[in-house]
Amino acid sequence: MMRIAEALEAFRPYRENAIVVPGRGGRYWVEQTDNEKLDAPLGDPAMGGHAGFALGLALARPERKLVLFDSEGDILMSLGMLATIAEQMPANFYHFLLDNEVYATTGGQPVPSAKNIAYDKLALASGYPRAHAFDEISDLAQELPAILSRPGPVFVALKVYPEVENEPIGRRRRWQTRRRDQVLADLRGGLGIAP
Ligand SMILES: Cc1ncc(C[n+]2csc(CCOP(=O)(O)OP(=O)(O)O)c2C)c(N)n1
Ligand SMILES: [Mg+2]
Repeated sequence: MMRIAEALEAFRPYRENAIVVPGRGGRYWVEQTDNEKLDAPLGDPAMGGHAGFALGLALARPERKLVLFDSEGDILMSLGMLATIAEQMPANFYHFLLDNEVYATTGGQPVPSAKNIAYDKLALASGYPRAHAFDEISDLAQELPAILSRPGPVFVALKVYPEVENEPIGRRRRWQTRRRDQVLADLRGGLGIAP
């Protein structure tokens, strides 16, 4: 197991000019990013939505990497996205999974079959050409440069500690520093697209 912040920190030096969709890891990434304009945090959207949004961005901007930090609740909610991504075969798509085996955002309820699902194998069985699974941060850190230097799509499943949020959602400190329309405006700016 690794901490989400550690996993993101291991990735950070290799980010270059990639677009990052930090998913439910956004509350950690927001503290780490050094290129906010190319980040697309969606806050807390409908579960299952991160992968479709990320795929759309990847297809729209094939010239640069798209790095998604997905979560297992989102993956299960929209399992068909694995097949859709595999069919599109975006070479710039780097699909990371922060698997904490629970619905951490809403209090830590158990995810079905959490200990048994091999998400890397699900990705391969859906048609991804490559997939990896890491439990230890040292293994991830060692393999990351090679993973990011090869074309995608690739799936990288990471086992992370459940950092459960128990405070009622309305009483939490918001980690989002920008509204969603601002995120999109910044992204257009970061990509050099006229508004
Ligand atoms: C369709 C839908 N149902 C319920 C919710 C409420 N909800 C927000 S986050 C979340 C749990 C997400 O779990 P996971 O994807 O594993 O991410 P984690 O919170 O563990 O980081 C739930 C149930 C939602 N956003 N969308
Ligand atoms: Mg989870």
